[in-house]
Amino acid sequence: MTDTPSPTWLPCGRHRLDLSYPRVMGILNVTPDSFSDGGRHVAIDDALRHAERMLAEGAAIIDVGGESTRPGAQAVTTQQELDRVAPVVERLVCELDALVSVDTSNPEVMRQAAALGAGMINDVRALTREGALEAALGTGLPVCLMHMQGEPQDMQQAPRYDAPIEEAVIGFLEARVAACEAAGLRSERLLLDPGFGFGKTVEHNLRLLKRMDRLSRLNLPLLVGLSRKSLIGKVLGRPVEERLPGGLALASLAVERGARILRVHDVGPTMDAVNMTWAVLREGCEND
Ligand code: 7PJ
Repeated sequence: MTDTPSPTWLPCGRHRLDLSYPRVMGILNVTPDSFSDGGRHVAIDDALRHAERMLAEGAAIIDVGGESTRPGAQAVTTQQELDRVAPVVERLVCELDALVSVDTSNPEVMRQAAALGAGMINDVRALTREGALEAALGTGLPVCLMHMQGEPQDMQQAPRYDAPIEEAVIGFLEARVAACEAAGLRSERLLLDPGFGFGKTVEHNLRLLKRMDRLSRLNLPLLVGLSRKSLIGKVLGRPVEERLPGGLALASLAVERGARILRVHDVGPTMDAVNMTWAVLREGCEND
């Protein structure tokens, strides 16, 4: 075995992303009611500075979101979402030459973000909205398909599944991959995300992470979002600003179970946790 695995490039517009080792995606919320940095990055200059810092800390991707999908959050209009997202995407691309992913389910936001130079689409609704599949297809960009049960407004009201959670998630993602392929969106352009916290109890989330290696059966790169999520708060009894150590433990476990992109708020500490975990995993490979 060689020391470094050969690169596996994912084309992302003007960029390409090497997914032969785990990468970190920095979260840039541009919603007034975001989960944990509630409105602090709404001002565009602030958002740019925050992104610059995440890139300096090692983020490979900046994920820009203008729709809050926190449990119970209100819907946004297309215009509101565009007003929040478009100027930030444009400046991230022009001024920082960043690989930008856009966290949206809205076909018009997908189209406009792609036109402004975004390199990836991250859809928590897995292209199920009317026109989203066609819009994503038209951009030529890779797409992350995430599992969610219900809608943010009601998804945490007693979520339940008839099958074991990991089987339900695999079944849903398999069906979405098939729908994408049927529409002409090739699977080489897809990434998958089990959707931690989206219509899942703490027990569902814990079991899903424990069994996440089963998702490797789908043969597509895995992206996970666990950063600061309420499962950490519930297990450890921590408010949102004290969830980093718990989040790093989850990031390490996710890498061990095959995650190739970690979507996080705290880029620097996550880079260390991921790189440390990966060093151990690589060592294991070489001696096998
Ligand atoms: C996720 C996301 C996630 C992907 C959010 C939060 C809630 N996109 N967007 N996966 N979560 N792909 O950051 O806590 O888990 S918004």
